[in-house]
Amino acid sequence: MTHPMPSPAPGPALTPALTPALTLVHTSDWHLGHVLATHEREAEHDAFLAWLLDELDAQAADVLLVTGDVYDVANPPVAATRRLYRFLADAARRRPAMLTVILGGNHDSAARINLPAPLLDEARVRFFGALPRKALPEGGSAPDLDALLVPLPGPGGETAAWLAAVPFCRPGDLGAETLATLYAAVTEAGAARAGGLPLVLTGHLHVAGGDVSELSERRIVVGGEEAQAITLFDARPAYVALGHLHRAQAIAGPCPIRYAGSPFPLSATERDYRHAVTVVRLSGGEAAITDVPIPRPVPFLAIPPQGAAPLDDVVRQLEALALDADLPRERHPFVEVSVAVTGPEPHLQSRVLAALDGKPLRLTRIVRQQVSVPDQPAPLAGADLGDLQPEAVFAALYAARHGGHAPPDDLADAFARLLVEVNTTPAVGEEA
Ligand SMILES: [Mn+2]
Repeated sequence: MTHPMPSPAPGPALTPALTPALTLVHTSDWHLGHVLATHEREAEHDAFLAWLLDELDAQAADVLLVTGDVYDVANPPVAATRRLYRFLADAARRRPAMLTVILGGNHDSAARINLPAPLLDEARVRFFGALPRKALPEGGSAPDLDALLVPLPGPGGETAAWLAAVPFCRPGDLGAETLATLYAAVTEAGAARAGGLPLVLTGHLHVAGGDVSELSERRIVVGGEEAQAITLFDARPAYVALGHLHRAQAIAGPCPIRYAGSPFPLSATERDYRHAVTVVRLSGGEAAITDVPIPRPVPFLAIPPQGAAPLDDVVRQLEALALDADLPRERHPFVEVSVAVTGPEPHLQSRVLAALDGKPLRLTRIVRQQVSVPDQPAPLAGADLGDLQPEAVFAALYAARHGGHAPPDDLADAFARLLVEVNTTPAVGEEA
């Protein structure tokens, strides 16, 4: 994808840019430590990170920007932490002048993200696990805007742009601010600091109009709103780098705004996405944006390819698959199986498992899709636990207890806030 950029002036006299071009590579939502059903994603993360190192060289990247959800969970396994640290060490060796900036997402623990910072040269790697706050002379505290502003080195090491590094903001990080007042203040401070140089702004949030993938993006609600309005951003940033949504996508707005997306599918919903990293060349206030597709090391199949099919069909399709038996297990394709059922199918699971037995495939899920029958079942009956959204369970329970009515807005909001708290509270024994 290319963002509209000025067409080159005709004739021989091309005006050289006033500032040297800076090349920034934007990637997001790595979810290191992710496990799909029971399957580790380590081989896929290794393949992605090795490819990314080569790509950083090929693009002559000056800056690498990772916009949150670096880890899949607040308390990631040692292997995931080691993978990040090895990547940072390899990147420092391969591109010693490159600056890497890592932001916290809603899946990350801020303390965990910031942990290695004291060991590293902050001219080379910066971590923003949470929104920094500062004490005010009159008491209380406020977001520390100065601490968020980072000079970005161009190819010669000179400052060629500025970054306003806003990570995922929990309600407690915002204090009296809202995301709207925070972004207004950050943009103002960033534009002032940048002077005439390009400003890059970041966020880990869900902007209205973005394409979501229901099964793997844990919902985030700030100030009672799940999706934030595009009015958070004005025309001043040369580029807004977002994380949280897993589909690589541009968002229509007053400046170039883009989700880099995750490096590979984290659920079956994402299997048809074109996963990519975004390469941004900043020059003279213009951003030339290209996305570079990431090779997918492990195919993600669905049987049937669309919708659901009766059990006999599903078994036939599984048996007919042509597969490479020589692949190591961590390269075996994933498969999600969707069976159309009209009633209880006691042998469904065992027949699917028997069809898969000995095949170089990794089953992620068996979806039972109830084919409509005249007497309608209760809304949640027959649903797979993994498919249920807490909000839907809450609404169904409320309806069952209150004559079929939906929960009132204030109660639904309170439930949404509670859900955010539960999902973002650090694990027991972990520093906040
Ligand atoms: Mn996220």
